[in-house]
Amino acid sequence: MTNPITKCLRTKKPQDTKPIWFMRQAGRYLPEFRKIRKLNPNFINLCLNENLSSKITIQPLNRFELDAAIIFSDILMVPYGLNQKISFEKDFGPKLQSINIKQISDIDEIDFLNKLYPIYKSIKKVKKNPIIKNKDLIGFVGAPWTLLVYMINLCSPKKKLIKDFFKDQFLINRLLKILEKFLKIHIEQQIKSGATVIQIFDSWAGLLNEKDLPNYVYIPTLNLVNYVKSLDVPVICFPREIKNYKEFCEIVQPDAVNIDYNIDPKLIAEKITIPIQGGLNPKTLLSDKSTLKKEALKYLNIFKDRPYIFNLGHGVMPETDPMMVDYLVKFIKDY
Ligand code: 1CP
Repeated sequence: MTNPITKCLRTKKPQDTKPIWFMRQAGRYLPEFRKIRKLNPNFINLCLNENLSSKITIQPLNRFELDAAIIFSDILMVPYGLNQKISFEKDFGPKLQSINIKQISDIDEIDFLNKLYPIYKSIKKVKKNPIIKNKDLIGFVGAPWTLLVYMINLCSPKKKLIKDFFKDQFLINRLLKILEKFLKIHIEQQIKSGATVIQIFDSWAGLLNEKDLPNYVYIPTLNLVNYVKSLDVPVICFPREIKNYKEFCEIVQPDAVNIDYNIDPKLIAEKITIPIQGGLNPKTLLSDKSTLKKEALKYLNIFKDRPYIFNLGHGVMPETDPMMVDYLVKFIKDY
């Protein structure tokens, strides 16, 4: 077991050098990505171009000594695979067309895989690159709740959901069931193609009231976590901005939990015993080296004697200078 992240997740023991990777490390802030992006205005088509998406996946590894690659794709490829029309617009983000539940209910596994197979081809291509040797390749899905949010809200909810979000309970329950089925298929195919870890992004978990968490977050995520475990692959959950990470971990029991930057890491270290990932505010990468070092040290010290994977409390921001990422990776590796 030579991959540092797998080792951390499987042994659940502290390592001398903390493994490191970044959410959104591929894309956005790298000039070599921007060059490709400019020539490929359709984001979905870019994700479905296995030559380019495998190349983008590798880009951060060519620059930095990271312990994992994350496949260049998007959580919204699953609604796309379910035939919901979707586009990504500049300065707006994702735009989805209203769903037709009858049409979605009719989709079978073959239609779905037919639409998404370039993602699996891309994973296989990355696995053939010698640079990934002794490193993990992280496959991922959006959690059912977060996908439900986009599929019904039809755009980013930012701070609020549309007023009638919960009105059609039949639609919500039906969609959650369909999502569970197809997310399992998507996870299975990523693993079969070579993903060694699965991360479940629940970016909008923090929008829910405490009383709704069991129905929309805990139970649907637990079903996926148990499924990943049944395939003998470690699974990391990121229920972003929930207040009670301890309760989440006790119920869902992922191999690790990624924390956001609003939660006090000291409290997490006191309350949670499973491996922790992340936490550093991505904005610190926009500051100066001494602030960055000070903030990174805070996390390293708090989780010194714990199984900890260094990462951020959300994705790398588009305006990040790659030099700062380089500085941070070297600092963590030399610590
Ligand atoms: O315009 C562009 O150049 C596209 C920007 C972009 C990129 C690079 C989007 C649009 N998605 C991605 C890639 C992506 N998305 C990855 C690739 C691998 C990596 O991490 O490097 C991953 C893991 C995601 C996951 C993702 N997509 C999440 C979960 C994590 C998070 O950031 O909270 C979410 C919510 C999305 C939806 C999404 N994709 C893209 C946008 C603009 C959005 C909407 C974000 C929002 O609602 O605010």
